[in-house]
Amino acid sequence: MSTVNDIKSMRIRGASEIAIASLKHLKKHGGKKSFNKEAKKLLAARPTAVALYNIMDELRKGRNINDLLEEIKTTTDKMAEHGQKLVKRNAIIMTHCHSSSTLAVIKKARDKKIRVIATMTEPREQGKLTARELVKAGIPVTLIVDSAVGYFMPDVDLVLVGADALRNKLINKIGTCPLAITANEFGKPVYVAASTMKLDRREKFKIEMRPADEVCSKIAGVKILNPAFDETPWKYIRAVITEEGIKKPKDIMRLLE
Ligand code: RUB
Repeated sequence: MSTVNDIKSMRIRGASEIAIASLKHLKKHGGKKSFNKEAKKLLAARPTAVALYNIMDELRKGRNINDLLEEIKTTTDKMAEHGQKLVKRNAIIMTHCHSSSTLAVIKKARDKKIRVIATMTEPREQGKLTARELVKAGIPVTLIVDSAVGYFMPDVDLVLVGADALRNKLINKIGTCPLAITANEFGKPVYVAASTMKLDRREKFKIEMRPADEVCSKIAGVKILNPAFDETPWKYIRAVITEEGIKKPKDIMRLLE
């Protein structure tokens, strides 16, 4: 299977993983014609996330693939270092989906005896990936269905999620918006771990609509819709953890101007 198909089918998923796999794929396509053709296919595979789009821009400006791969790594380390400062000892963190940026922060805070509540993240259940990765890192984790966030929210100290794009709203995995609203209702802070590569200045933007059969099999007469991401108003977000430090939503808006 090609990288493009792996991204489409979500064998490779999450904005950063998609960017890394795409850069490695493009390394094999040196010629300008072949490079442009592959770049177009990669960008179309999951159209909502902006990191790959911004990275393509860097490549066009003459940046080197290996440097960009290295930069994604160092950026993640810096986010982890800044983000762990927001996590208090014995904190219970609720997270959604599978975000490498979020997991880097959580792993960095491991010695503070933290615990994690991970949502299953229907319909593709990326929460299982998160839970497995945390177990491997020796961090206690509880997996819950998405609809249980209100039940567990009173126990939570903070909510931490990733981002596919930072626009006039936060774009992240479907379910982030109701999670953030619930957290606010319970007075719990919501943080986003996202590098400045997620700043989205694209004019054209769309939320990816995925196949209906990911939700359930056909039911006669029933329309099934499966948006992959949702848009959370910034008023529900306390701050964004970037490689440059912790930024308030208004700082993010300023960077987008
Ligand atoms: C993944 C998702 C992640 C962001 C950020 O959605 O919404 O929160 O992509 O990930 P999907 P990262 O599984 O549909 O790709 O922090 O790794 O860039």
